[in-house]
Amino acid sequence: MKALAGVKILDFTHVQSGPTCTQLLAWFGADVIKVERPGVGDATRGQLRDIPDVDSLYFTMLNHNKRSVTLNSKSDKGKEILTKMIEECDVMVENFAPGALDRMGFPWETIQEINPRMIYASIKGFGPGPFEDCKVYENVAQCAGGAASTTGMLGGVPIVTGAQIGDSGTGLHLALGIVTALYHREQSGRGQRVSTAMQDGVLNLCRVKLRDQQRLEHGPLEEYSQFGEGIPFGEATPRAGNDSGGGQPGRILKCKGWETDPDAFTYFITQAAVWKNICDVIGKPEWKEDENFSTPPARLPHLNEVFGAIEDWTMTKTKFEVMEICNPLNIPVGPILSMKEISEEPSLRETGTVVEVDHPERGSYLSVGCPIKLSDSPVEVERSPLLGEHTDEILKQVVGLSDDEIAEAKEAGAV
Ligand code: CAO
Repeated sequence: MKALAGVKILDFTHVQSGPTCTQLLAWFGADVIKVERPGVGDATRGQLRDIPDVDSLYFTMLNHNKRSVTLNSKSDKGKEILTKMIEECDVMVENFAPGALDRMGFPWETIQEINPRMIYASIKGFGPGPFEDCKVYENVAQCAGGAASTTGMLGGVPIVTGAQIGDSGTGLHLALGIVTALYHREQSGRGQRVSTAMQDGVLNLCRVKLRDQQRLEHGPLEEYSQFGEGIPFGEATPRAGNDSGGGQPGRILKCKGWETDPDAFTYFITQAAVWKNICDVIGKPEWKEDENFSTPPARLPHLNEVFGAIEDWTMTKTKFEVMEICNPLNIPVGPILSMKEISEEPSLRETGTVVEVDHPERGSYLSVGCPIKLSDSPVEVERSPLLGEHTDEILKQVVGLSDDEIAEAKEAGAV
């Protein structure tokens, strides 16, 4: 039995943030019923299409293991059906623009009245405050949550990261809120409202940058490259380039082939515990006892020299050779892997982190499987549903409509 077997989720999510959350819950065994507008569906079905008239990879990779029902929840019949679904489900998840569900006639108070056990979970761009009514997409959240101002090279423009910390990151936060509320319902018997704002989710992931903001009041941030370069700090946490975010200095360094291969780089961390091993490997044994290099505080003003010497060595090796040499010596390094390399990596296929999925219209495609592994609740990744693929079965099983009533609802354009 799957961990969340028996939990019914009314999935009103679209685009990326909400679907990430409900996909995870589906992988853990919940019955996720994705509600989509008749004839239209989730906008991502048609976005960034690589094959004409076929659900995009954007959609298929975010909606595995779900069932799709079409429903016009603004029509009278649609509202009737939705009310019945709220009665039957445990969790309702949505990430509409602010106020959309209220305009539909289903504010939280109404949902609670229909089903007091319902957990109502939503994602918005911002929490209560001056921006609460704003629509928000990934990069807006990265900018408003502090990620962009602290990402990029010193002196350069703010940079957004390829990791979807605003959308998928907030979806993860919401999933945790939902299972917590489900656990609480076991004791209280009542549902509750779970809200996450993308700005908050991003800021939570940028916690160390708010840490640095406060450290700045007590002096320069000595582990930042700019300290060693004698560049004064301003009032706010600066962009740190590829400097390591933790107390162990690290950088991205060139490896053999970097002139032609954009990903021939390694991350290299000068962990204090293995400093002597690093000195031996890079051919600087004298640094082990040199007072300018032997301790972490002594090294801080000389990090450019340190990483320059390490890079002279890494440039003689491929990124994988660096890993092979450093790993046995406990030196933390990591190759910069391209998406091509990741998609071809056998060990990721073996663990189900990268999966090949069959789709009736697009054939086989690669997806990222569930990154959370439960020993007693393994995940089988199933393809995303076609628009309205399960409308009839859901209207029968969940809503309890007869064939005639379903025909009537279709006639009225409600489903
Ligand atoms: N039946 C009838 N109407 C439906 C429906 C259905 N099944 N599903 C959606 N609708 C309606 C909504 O009720 C809404 O109508 P109103 O504007 O009249 O209230 C309308 O469709 C559009 O919904 P929306 O405003 O949420 O969609 P959008 O494309 O205009 O905005 C987005 C998209 C993502 C900017 C917005 O939903 C948002 O800010 N969401 C919250 C933050 C978020 O999750 N952002 C991340 C998105 S991933 O990058």
